[in-house]
Amino acid sequence: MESTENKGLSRRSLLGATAGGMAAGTLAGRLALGTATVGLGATGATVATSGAALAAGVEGAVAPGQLDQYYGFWSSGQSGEMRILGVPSMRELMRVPVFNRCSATGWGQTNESLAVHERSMTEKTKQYLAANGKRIHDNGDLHHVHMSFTDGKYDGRFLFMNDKANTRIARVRCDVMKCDAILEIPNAKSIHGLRPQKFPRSNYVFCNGEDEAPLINDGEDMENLSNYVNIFTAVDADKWDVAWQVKVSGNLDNCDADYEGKWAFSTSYNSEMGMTLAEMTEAEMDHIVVFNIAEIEKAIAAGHFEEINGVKVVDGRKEANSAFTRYIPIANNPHGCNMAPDRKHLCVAGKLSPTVTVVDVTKFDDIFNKGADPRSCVVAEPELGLGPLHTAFDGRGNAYTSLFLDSQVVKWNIEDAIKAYKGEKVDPIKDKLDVHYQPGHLKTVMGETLDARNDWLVCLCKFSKDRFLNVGPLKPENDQLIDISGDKMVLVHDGPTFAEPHDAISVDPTILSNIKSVWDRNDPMWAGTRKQAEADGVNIDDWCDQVIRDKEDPTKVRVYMTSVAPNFSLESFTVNEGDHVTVIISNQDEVDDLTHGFTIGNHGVAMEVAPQATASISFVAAKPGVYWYYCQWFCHALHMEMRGRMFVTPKAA
Ligand code: RUQ
Ligand code: CUA
Ligand code: CA
Repeated sequence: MESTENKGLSRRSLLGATAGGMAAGTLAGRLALGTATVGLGATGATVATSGAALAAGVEGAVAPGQLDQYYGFWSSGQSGEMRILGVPSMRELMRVPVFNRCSATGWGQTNESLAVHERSMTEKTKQYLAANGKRIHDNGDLHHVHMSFTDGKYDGRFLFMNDKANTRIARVRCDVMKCDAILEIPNAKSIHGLRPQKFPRSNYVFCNGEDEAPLINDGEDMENLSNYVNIFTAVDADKWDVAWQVKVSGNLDNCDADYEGKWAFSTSYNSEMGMTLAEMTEAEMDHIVVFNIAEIEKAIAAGHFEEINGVKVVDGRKEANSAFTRYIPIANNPHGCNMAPDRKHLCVAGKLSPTVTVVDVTKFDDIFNKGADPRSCVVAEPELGLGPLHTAFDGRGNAYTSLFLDSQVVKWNIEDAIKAYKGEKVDPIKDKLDVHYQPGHLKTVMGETLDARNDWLVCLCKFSKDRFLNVGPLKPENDQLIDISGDKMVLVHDGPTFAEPHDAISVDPTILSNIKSVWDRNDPMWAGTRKQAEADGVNIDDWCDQVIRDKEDPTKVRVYMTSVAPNFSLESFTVNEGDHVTVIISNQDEVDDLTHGFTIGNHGVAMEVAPQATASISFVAAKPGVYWYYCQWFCHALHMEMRGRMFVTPKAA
């Protein structure tokens, strides 16, 4: 707490007033503030006037200079990036650009990042982009971030994430925390729910298509709804290619997978295949779709599929009566789809129904093979409150469900809910906590794995009105930290954030012992660039300062330089007006945290060059004159002096 003393406001006195909320037996330094903020969001108060409410915004469950207990990986919605936070401090540690263009790192502009983008783009998208004078889509809507699994536990290899906006998924390498692969999914429209397979290993990433569209979407017969389908996709996570797709009835929202590697499942809120809001909410029951992975793989191996746009597709629609899918009726417009770490129970949140439906996945065999009633797998359906959206789990058999309309988190016990469903007199609800207005996703530490912990719950908002100073019509989002170590949940921290995190996971650092501080020179990220250097006869591992004109295309110039703080090896270089210039920089510094950058004034050109990285960026030298380039990453006492000149010689008249 010492660190806050020199700030104008005495946080110490504010905290003293709320000591009654301290949770017993928790880590020293936790600022458990009880339910001081009860009702704030829900009642619409515009200013937090009580000391307790102000104090709830204080950061500091971890003292300055101390490390967090866990890594948190956050989605950022329409910002298109992944964020790394510390849990429980909720400090933002890093932003990892993925679908977005990043001004700091040059992601979306460097040749290496463009190669990641372009590797798996459909022809149709390439044509569309070319028609618009662009090479990539540089926006994304990233809802869900999940780590790869081995044997039901996180394995620290990759993080997978979706882009709802442009029907893509991406992979971030955990060793360097950079995106190394993006895949546009053909046939499907709008990838929303995404989950890696949990067992035996994340060979598949399951991806839900949310929007219905004609499968051959060429502008013919666009109003004929009988041509509309939805698509479930399994991506081969190692080959980074679509393994197979399934046509389904109804749209697909969220998904998950079991702990035996047998099933995947998706919620559908539009079983009606409606095109309007009224139509989409018409039916009393929608459904979850259960996918039988072995049966699908069998059909693919036997060649029993249609090939559509280069992808193997099987028909799992209701009317096809296939061995691939079963449809389990679930009340009105379900949303969240969360597999409990007890290996057995899938919790499907009702959204428009106040219930969560608990499904025993070990009963799916009977539904597929013995014709059992699809609802025979339902073992509980507790009524929890209004607007259940998502469910998280601890390692003690408890579930935590966000209630969107009630602006609450409800803690309930799965076994007690099953007993109550059988008619026993037990109340499954153990606690309710008022949270911000209004909660969406929520996650315990490693709660979607067999390592579920019992300490922290993070609850993200869908809206977050009136918890912070007004910053204009666009309001901050909010992430809340909740202590779940005791019987009662305790709200600990408010963390305002930029648009618009949807989902988050937390991971023990022992799982991420592979994170590097310095790049490997021969990392695949730089392989293409290094190959070009080799072809040009340039040794970029040494001091290099060469300007090479392409032999076949003399308008192409490659400028090679090295960086060693506080120098670029080239203090100037000269190109001709109209040249297609590529600047390639290898950073020779090997020291932790010695990142350089390269920015050319008035050219819209900037990139990160991390220790031992070889990064490159291309542009057309269209303006004759002198332009300074400089290192934009503070790297040395003489960082300001780390600059040089580009001379652009005018074309002969
Ligand atoms: S789902 S709206 Cu994560 Cu609640 Cu995207
Ligand atoms: Cu190199 Cu600043
Ligand atoms: Ca519906």
